Amino acid sequence: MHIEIVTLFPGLLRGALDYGVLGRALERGLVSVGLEDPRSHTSDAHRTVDDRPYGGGPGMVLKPEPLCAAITAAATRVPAGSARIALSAQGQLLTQAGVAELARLPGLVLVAGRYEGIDERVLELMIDRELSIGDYVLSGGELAALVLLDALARLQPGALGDERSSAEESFAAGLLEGPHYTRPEVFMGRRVPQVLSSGDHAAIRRWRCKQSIGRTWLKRPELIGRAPLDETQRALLQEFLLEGSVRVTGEQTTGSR
Ligand code: 4FV
Repeated sequence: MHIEIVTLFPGLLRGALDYGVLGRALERGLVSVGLEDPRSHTSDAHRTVDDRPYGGGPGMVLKPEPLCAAITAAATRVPAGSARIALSAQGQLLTQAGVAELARLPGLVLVAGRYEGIDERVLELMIDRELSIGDYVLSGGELAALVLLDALARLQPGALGDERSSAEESFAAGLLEGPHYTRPEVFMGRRVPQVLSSGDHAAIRRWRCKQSIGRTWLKRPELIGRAPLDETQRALLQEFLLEGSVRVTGEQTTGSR
């Protein structure tokens, strides 16, 4: 999968491409990344890419000409069928399901906004979809592009090997992950749940599923609304709640380990 990122700060992104799963995916050619700087598409001496907003107001707006030229240049390097996406706080909230859908495309052009934002005509003329990584305002879309890039790299076949995270499976199922533990078996007087060192894989799977459902109910109940629980999952949730103590005051404790 080839991904082009249109950004005023290519240096900010280059550094992040050398590390972790994303760095390995790039090394293995599972994903490739190109960077395109709108400043290279300016014709004035000051290489102007932004200007004051019409109608007044704070900050600057990215000018349409350099940005459109940069998007056009980037788009020549992705296959037909690729999507052009602007990262912005107004975009559709990015979810694991959304990442999985994008990972099936042949390529992407990601446009990272800066300052107050992008001239609306660029969005109208050049962008297929706006995506947001959360309801907060960043200084630029580059970090959002990196979040999307990382999540996409993890879904490329061969990117994770045996490190495949259960987080993907959990979020794909619409639930949060259960707790993780590693050595030592006792830490600060807290023991790892016995079931996890029992060697009983069926019991371990059941316990992890129960914890996943219980935690989702406690921390992100709206996720359960989206994908209703089946009878087995409902029984596990009941068991989880009976094991733990959930105080009505809203301060909740998680189920017993
Ligand atoms: C953002 C977000 C975000 C808004 C103005 C860039 C900034 C500046 N991008 N998810 N939240 N972008 O805040 O993706 O142009």
